[in-house]
Amino acid sequence: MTLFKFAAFTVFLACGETTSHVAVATTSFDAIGNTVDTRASDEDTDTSSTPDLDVTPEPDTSEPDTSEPDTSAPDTAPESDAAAPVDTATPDIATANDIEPGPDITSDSAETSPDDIGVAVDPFAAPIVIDALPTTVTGDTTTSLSVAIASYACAPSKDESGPEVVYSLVIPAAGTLTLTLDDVSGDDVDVDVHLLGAPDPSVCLGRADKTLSVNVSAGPLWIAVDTWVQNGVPKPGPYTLTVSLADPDPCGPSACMATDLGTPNGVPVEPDGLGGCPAGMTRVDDFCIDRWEAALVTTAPEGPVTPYAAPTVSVRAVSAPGLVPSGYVSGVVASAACAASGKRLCTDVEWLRACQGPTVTTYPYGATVVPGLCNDARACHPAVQYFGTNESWIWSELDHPCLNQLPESLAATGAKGGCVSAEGVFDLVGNLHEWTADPAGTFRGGFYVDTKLNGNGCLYKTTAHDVSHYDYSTGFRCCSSAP
Ligand SMILES: [Ca+2]
Ligand SMILES: [Ca+2]
Ligand SMILES: [Ca+2]
Repeated sequence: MTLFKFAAFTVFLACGETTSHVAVATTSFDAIGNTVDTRASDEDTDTSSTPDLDVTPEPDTSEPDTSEPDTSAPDTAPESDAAAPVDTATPDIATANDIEPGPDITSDSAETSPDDIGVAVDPFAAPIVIDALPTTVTGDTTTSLSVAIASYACAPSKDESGPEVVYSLVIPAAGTLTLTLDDVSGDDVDVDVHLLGAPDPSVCLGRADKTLSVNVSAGPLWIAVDTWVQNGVPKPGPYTLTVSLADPDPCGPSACMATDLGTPNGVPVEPDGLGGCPAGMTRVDDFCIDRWEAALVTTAPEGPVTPYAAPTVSVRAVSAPGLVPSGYVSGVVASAACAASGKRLCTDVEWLRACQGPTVTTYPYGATVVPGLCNDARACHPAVQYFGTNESWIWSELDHPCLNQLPESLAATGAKGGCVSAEGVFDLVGNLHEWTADPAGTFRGGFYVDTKLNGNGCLYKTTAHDVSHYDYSTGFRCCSSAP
């Protein structure tokens, strides 16, 4: 997966070209506009039918520095041998050993040869802390003690077995992180920059010869400046590293990984109901409806659950503002989650009535569309953006946890304050599709990429999937009869 992510980073994303894929992402349409299921069969198929991520060719175009020909790097050279020839570095290591804190090599080095020193050093034990952005730091891998990392998962064919320098930083808020590396000594020096999501070269979020720009979320990251080894000859030396963080590019590559699940909602408390309805609900005619798209909590015992993956344990629905609503929900799970909260899925009649309001408008806020008032038209399709391609296999990967974590993708419940009905129901149009009680499988209202193709606004209706289907775009809300 990590290997694959590297491929995603390197493919230029022409967001303007993704419009045609919107339809493919959710449904296809026959000549009269009825939806035709193209996804269910894909998702029923074992994903082994899709290209093995591990064999995704690594685009060499990502490596603009022609001084690093792939074919010239002999993979057969043992890592330790490749590191050892740094004759000029060896004396430095021995002396630097006395002044460098952290690495637990003092005792080891007393009994081992200098060639073993690098192996004994944990490069992540005492990283250089970057505590402000933007920043420019200088360094020199010639004098680095650490020769522990030979390759990185995002570029395993690159021989990085020379000495490395590791930095740590904490990203304060999501944004586009740009790392620019300058090998100040020219051709005799070639160090490369690697961005890591954990103190582990197998958790590699991106790698570049010179410049790397990646969307990142808040949290800790590590940067490894490592010495490239050409034909068994390491090319260590001085460098300048510039690190900056800008507002996220909503269409840019993402550093999110499949393991990034999180439980951002905790166990929320629902606000008091309106019109005599239970908490989190409001009165519409003779029924109550959740004011917000459903978030989930586990039951027995009650606890937080990720909103970025299909639930694997018993869950119930919660309706409150400011939560990450749950996509990845099938009609079956949605129905059970409502029942576990003493509610039920809304009938199609109820859902339409709530969306169109007492005056029967096309949008919850009125008769005429106001683009952006709801979360209704993301410029870039998240799957095309995240996977970095529009090849057909991505449409069977629509359960990927990162799809709803891209910048400006899924919004928190009620965050679009204008996307509200006269009766106080939020996000009926856009954000997530919403399952209704139709046993044949219907979800309504469109989602954050599209609120037009299957009908405008409240009239948007998708019938291409049975109730067992789920993907990142499928959510729900609950109804109940009025007390
Ligand atoms: Ca290294
Ligand atoms: Ca380089
Ligand atoms: Ca919705």
